[in-house]
Amino acid sequence: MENKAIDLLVHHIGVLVTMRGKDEPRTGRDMDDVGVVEHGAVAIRDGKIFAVGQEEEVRAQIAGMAVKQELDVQGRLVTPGLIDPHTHLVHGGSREHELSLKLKGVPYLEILAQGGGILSTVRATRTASEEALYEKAKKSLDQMLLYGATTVEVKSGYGLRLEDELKQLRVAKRLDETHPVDVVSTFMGAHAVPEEYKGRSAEYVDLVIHEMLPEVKRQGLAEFCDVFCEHGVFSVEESRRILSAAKANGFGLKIHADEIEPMGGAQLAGELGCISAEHLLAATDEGLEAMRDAGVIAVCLPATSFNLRLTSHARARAMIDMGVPVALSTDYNPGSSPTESLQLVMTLGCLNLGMTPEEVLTAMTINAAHAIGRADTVGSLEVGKQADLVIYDAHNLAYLPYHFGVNHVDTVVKNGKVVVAGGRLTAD
Ligand code: IZC
Ligand code: ZN
Repeated sequence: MENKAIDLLVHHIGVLVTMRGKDEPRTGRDMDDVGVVEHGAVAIRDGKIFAVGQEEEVRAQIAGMAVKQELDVQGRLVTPGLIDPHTHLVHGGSREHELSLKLKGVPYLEILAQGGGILSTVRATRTASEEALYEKAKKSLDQMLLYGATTVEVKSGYGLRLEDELKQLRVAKRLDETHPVDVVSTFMGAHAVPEEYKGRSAEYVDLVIHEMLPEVKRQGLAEFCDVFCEHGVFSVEESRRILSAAKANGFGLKIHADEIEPMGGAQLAGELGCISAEHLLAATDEGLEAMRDAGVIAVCLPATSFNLRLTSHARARAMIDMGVPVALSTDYNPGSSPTESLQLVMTLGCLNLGMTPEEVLTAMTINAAHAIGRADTVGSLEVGKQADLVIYDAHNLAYLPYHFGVNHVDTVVKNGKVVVAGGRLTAD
């Protein structure tokens, strides 16, 4: 009898957003179709979704099976666990001292050129112990979970020398093993040219290609490779070299592209077949077309453009209308986006990118899952997928971006287990 039981039945769901449907990343009008079921229920067994849909149907499907635990949602909203496909979670220190510079109008890239910005976080990360990095990142990952994220991508890129890049990636791996949130790792040795290579970026690119990439691969510490393709950081040509080498080493490819200047990063993403391209504020129509034609997902980061005090934002509306799949992310990092809250990103996605609440949710569930190669297991509530879901203190989807700056999450179920209840972590 034991193996015939349902472990958890989540029921009396007012609005159940399933995101069920297609296998490919959602584009165009499909981004608005979130598969809402009213009066829904989700039956969970062995950490996976056993049945999902209208409560009556679900109960019929599990008739005769024992139900070990029931969760009455009292008519509230349930969505798939949120997915944050772009973060710089593991780092030392913080950069609140840059706030006054920012208020004086000093641009982000200028702070970096003066040896601050990313490079100040590199100093703090190199001097931090692996344990200290773990504890700090764990605290932020707890916050992400409390705000509804159940799967998070994490980049290295504050070591900028082999040993410290490996240190960051080991922390990400340990978090994946010990924390309820699933962590997907990306190697980003090409995040900046370190101070000791100033003026010798070609040599640093060689180091990334010949020393770092093969060792990260050998140790199995990252699935993806990312490059900061930007003026004064890595050129399109350098980015092409690094990503081509990464591809040859078997990494999936990502690129920080056209954030500030239209350099052609989006075209490069299309040319190389990147899984995603990030930022894209300055991407041209040709760049976006190249991405669309190659199936590259646009990961837009509206908390970053907000925090950089930019007056223009990624053209998510145009991207959606032209058929580029859009995902959203916090870009959590100590410089341009010090926030763990995907709910804040929901609001900015609507108000600054002009996306509908439905498009926003698609962008941080199924499309985000595609952007990190996890759409077969997470991103929608469908039979056989991981039982990752969020119960909000809200009764409809639009309420989440509308009522902003606070946390609406009441309960999070991860792999079938209640890991957040009443807005608090259930275990340390
Ligand atoms: O630490 O500033 N944009 N990389 C590219 C970042 C922001 C992170 C940082
Ligand atoms: Zn980033």
